[in-house]
Amino acid sequence: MSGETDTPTQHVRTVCPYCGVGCGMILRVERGRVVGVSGDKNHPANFGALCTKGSTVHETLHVPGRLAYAHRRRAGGAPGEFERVPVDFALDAVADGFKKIIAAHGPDAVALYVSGQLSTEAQYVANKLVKGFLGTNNIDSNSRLCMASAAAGYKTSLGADAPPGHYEDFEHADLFFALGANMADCHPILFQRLRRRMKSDARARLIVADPRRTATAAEATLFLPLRPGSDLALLNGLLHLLLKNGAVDPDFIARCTDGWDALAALLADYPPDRVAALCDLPEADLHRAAEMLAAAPNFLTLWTQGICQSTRGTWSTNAICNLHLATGRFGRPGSGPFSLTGQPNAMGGREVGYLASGLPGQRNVTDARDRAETEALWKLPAGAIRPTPGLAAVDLFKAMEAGAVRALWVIGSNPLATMPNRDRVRRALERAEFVVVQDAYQPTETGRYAHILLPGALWAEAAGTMVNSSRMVTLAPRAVAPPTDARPDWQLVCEVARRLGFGAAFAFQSAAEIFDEIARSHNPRTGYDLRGMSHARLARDGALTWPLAPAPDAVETKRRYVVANDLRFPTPNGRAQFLARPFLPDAEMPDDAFPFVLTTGRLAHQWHTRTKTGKVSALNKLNPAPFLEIHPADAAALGVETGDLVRVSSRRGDAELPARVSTDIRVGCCWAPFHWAERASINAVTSEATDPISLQPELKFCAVRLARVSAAISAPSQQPATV
Ligand SMILES: Nc1nc2c(c(=O)[nH]1)N[C@H]1C(S)=C(S)[C@@H](COP(=O)(O)OP(=O)(O)OC[C@H]3O[C@@H](n4cnc5c(=O)[nH]c(N)nc54)[C@H](O)[C@@H]3O)O[C@H]1N2
Ligand SMILES: Nc1nc2c(c(=O)[nH]1)N[C@H]1C(S)=C(S)[C@@H](COP(=O)(O)OP(=O)(O)OC[C@H]3O[C@@H](n4cnc5c(=O)[nH]c(N)nc54)[C@H](O)[C@@H]3O)O[C@H]1N2
Ligand code: SF4
Ligand SMILES: [Mo]
Repeated sequence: MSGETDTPTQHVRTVCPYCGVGCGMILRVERGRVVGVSGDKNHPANFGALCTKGSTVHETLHVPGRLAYAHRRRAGGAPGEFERVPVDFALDAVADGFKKIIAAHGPDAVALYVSGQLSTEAQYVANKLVKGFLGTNNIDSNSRLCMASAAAGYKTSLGADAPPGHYEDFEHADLFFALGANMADCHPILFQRLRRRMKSDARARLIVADPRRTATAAEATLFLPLRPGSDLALLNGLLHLLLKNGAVDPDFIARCTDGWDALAALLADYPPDRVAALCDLPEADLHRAAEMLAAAPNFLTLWTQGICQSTRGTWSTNAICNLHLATGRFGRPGSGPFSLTGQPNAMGGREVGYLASGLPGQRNVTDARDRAETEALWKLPAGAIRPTPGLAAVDLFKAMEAGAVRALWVIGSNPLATMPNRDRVRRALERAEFVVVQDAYQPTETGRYAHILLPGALWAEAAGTMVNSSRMVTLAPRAVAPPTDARPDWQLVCEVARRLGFGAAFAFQSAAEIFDEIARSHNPRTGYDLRGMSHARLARDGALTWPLAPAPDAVETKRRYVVANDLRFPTPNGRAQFLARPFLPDAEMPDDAFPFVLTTGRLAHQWHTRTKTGKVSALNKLNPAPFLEIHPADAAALGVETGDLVRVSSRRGDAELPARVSTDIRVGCCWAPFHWAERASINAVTSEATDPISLQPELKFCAVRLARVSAAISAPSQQPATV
């Protein structure tokens, strides 16, 4: 199905490169160009449906603004002054730049920052180069801003990362509990699946906990507009009520878990009156939520950034696991904790170990056996892999600002626009001696600070796999050629590795060969297993869910940890762990100087820094402009009306956005999307306080003050309809 031919129309089966739902799609290719897309009716994630972003994604391929050539910063030039160079020249320069800095300052003076939007094969070779061959563990990814707390929470509660269930659970759940997840806008096709379940069974319920009345909240049976950052109090409070009402499962607790007594003791501190005060919710709603949970034979808890982007993200994930383990709603159809991955291949990246502490096959640099197994896989001498984690994103940019990290290679991310505390990231990029940015588009905020720009091919231009929230692996074959000099990300990494003298370990002739090596990182301790898959089999059979043992006993396992009729967790004693996690306030609470809470998020029809969706006119019509949502009571006190330009300031910086006055947001809070740059860049304001376990920054909470700057300049967009 791949490659170009003379036939007028080809249909290429692939996966959507936007969100972690991982919808299957069919590209219509004519004369070497993708001219249309449609949903893949046979794909187990979406059965043919696509949202607005997916159905217009072909419009992001053959457009002006693609990075089609390598560039270098002009000699003596300022940031943003580039000249075109041959790719091979640029690759030499990257190898040279890294070699010189490592020789002079040691391997910890260099770092890679990669992305959940790359193929698993590209993520794998980048990680292999850094941790196996450069001699540092300084590789981190934008997943640190995204799902690091869910990953850390799963590992501590259940023993291994990744959701235990499968999208099919959506057809069996009696209740969906969505915390800090605006699925209607951010996981629209999965939300359709949820909606279908609600329609097919009148008893099915949806509870939504979010400080903002989102499109998802609008469809809830019960909406809990909680105070931002109070999720741990809510989760402990609900389990307190379930315990009091005899709705826990003592048999499951005794059979499958450890640590119940300590948790039960903690729960005593969370009676409904206290929790109602902490969350600022009516006490009656807490009772109602607990009754709904108790009455549901099976429920799924769904969460994303409202939980993860918090200094308590890991603890809240533990508390979600506690809720499922205590009620025995685990390991059976329609029940379980189910974090929703944001990016299309953040799951793949987590599995191949692209966070600063990871190794392939859900392994960790801090574990001697994991290191030894990876050294064997990479044919390295014993002891070659360093035992301490590299720098996580926030610390990485701090180290660059301080001059300790001197060279950075960014692949598939735009950190100057998406990291918290933008001004520090800018200072870090300015201070760095050597910055390489490998992107598919130009200009980007981060690309401006590059010394070398490497042109990456997009997903339809290079073979590779992506793994969605349900552990489904889908092949994206090469459907069309990349623009002029652009090359697959995995190839650019291997080319640099070869130039650094590591050719033998990076002699891959195709992405399929890299996949075969990834499959050899099978991990019997966590259950990670791709051995039953290959590019050839994925091309033949479509998406497959791991764990998948090698043929002939290859049967997809949809529910992990279920052994015979029991559960066995990948912890030392095979039991899941109850972890008692008290509620604590966020890192930067409002005060007299900065009296409002700022929280941030996404719009349905834009994707992150808009390098793709910003080029699609239909999407820009739906979500044309940034805005700051504030409650009418706060707006009145500030003298602000819808459309007025408002300055939002924190201890770190400020941004100016048109106001949207709305009762959808709580009093005392404001909300802004982070899709826009320049003066509207909300990440000039956000906080880089991090969760102490996951090291994920608290992009959902900081203290700000608001001031009216001027009257309306242009009317901001209205909230658009979703799919
Ligand atoms: N259209 C679109 N879809 C996307 C993306 C995109 O850019 N555009 N990006 C993808 C990616 S990478 C990701 S990670 C996901 C993100 O998916 P989501 O996490 O669903 O999206 P967000 O809008 O970031 O945040 C979700 C909600 O968290 C709420 N929230 C804020 N603070 C709190 C709190 O303290 N507690 C609770 N309970 N809720 C809180 C916000 O009000 C917001 O409604 O979306 C993916 N899908
Ligand atoms: N305030 C605030 N900030 C946030 C968040 C929030 O909720 N609030 N959410 C955070 C989260 S969850 C995430 S995931 C991050 C996302 O943050 P980023 O990943 O930095 O955002 P993107 O705009 O997706 O950047 C991806 C870059 O890679 C390029 N690209 C796309 N595809 C390819 C490819 O195949 N190859 C190469 N080489 N390049 C490619 C794009 O052109 C773009 O420049 O933002 C985080 N920042
Ligand atoms: S829901 Fe996500 S994966 Fe599916 S079409 Fe939309 S953006 Fe693509
Ligand atoms: Mo994300």
